Amino acid sequence: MNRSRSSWDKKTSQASVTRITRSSQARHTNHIEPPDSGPSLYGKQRRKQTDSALAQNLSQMSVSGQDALFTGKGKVPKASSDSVPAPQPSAPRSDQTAPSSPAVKSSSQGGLASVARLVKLGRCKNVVVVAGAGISTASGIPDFRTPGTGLYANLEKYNIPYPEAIFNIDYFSNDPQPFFSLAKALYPGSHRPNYIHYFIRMLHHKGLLLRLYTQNIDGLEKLCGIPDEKLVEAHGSFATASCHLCYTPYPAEEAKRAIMNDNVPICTFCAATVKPDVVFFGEDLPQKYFLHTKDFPKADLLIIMGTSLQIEPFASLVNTVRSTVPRLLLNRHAVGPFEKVPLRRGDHMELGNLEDTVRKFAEMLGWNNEIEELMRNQETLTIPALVSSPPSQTCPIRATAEPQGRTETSRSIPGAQRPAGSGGEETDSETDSKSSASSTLSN
Ligand code: CNA
Repeated sequence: MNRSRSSWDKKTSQASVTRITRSSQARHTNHIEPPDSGPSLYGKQRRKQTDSALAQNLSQMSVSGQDALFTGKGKVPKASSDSVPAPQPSAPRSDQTAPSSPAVKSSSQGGLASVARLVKLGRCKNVVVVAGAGISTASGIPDFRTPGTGLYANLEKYNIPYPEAIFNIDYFSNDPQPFFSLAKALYPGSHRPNYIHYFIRMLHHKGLLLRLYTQNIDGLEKLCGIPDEKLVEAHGSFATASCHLCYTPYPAEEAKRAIMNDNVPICTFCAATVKPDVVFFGEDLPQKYFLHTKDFPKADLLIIMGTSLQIEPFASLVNTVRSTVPRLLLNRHAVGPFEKVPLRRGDHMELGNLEDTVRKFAEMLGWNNEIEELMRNQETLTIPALVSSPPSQTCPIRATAEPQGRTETSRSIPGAQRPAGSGGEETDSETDSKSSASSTLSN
């Protein structure tokens, strides 16, 4: 994976503009003015021309701003669980209700139907999807913030002082065990993509997907067959691993094997702890993330799915599409700019269970049968094995009970190479090839 933090040298020589760090400090996106509220980055004149056709269609759309009223949302700033340094489960935000709560109000079909109509009219050929943990809960992977089931509400077993510690690089440096315990549950191999992932793949299949930006680290997007060049894993993935201190690559399968067996993978170069290349708070996002500077201005539809939009800089991406571009939020709750009342012209949200909503959307588009078929075909592929190769003699590990900094194993050659295609997440693809998997930033 092309990581901007792949070495200290690179890191220090980077111009600040090319280095973006993941932050747990959520910006309250409901206070951020979208680019339409002032002189635009992209120029009013140009926007008028390119968007006139879309604007015409938008004028026929219903804006389902009532939803925010139903769910009691307004301009009240979110009490982000990210900012609560307390050991107890984070208090539900005003926009959070239990999954089965009757307070969850699904909007009228107006917004969804309007967007479906735009897609059917061929007005949306550059769809950008922004996704979060909510697209994978139907696969059995808990998200962060859902009260009751989210990871932040079930932290006792990780023995950490506050929820974000689990993704805090300094905390990891001191004690990797909490993250490794979580990693065991999240490692690709034990979960399957669900209907929502396949819906996104269908967008690609129809030639409409410009890019999927996901915060997820579960690898299910790849597993369902979305090709690398259409995917930005903004918070990294388990597909590669490296030393958390010197960034020396480490074979991902070996790291996985060690973690699964409650051992600690040790850097072959400096003997510090190795971790999967999941982006922690305080670490740089992958270079591929910078595709957003080209993609979002080009988008003609933005679909936001299953995210609380609490993590920056990812959360603010949704404010960077052109002002007349329709934005569709599919989530259990209003989040980010969708908490604002009234909604921005062209904004729509459909609140409720994501899988149900996406099925409804697919039916409106007439895609349901194709998606079901795609799922059947893809699911006949082999589920990647948790451990697929024999143990290596060259990769050092440390038993978890041992103190940090000591390893019983001898160091091997510095700069161990990661195996090609590590992670076992290879998938088939239809029209797509993986030739441009290393995705240049010039697309
Ligand atoms: P989050 O803050 O937990 O938000 C998830 C959002 O999805 C919430 O608004 C939920 O209400 C909503 N949601 C969850 N399930 C459903 C459902 N079935 N129907 C409708 N809405 C639903 O997670 P974010 O993605 O916003 O936060 C970003 C973090 C979470 C990233 O850094 C990830 O690395 C991290 N994470 C990833 C995974 C994964 O890879 N599957 C799992 C847990 C956490």
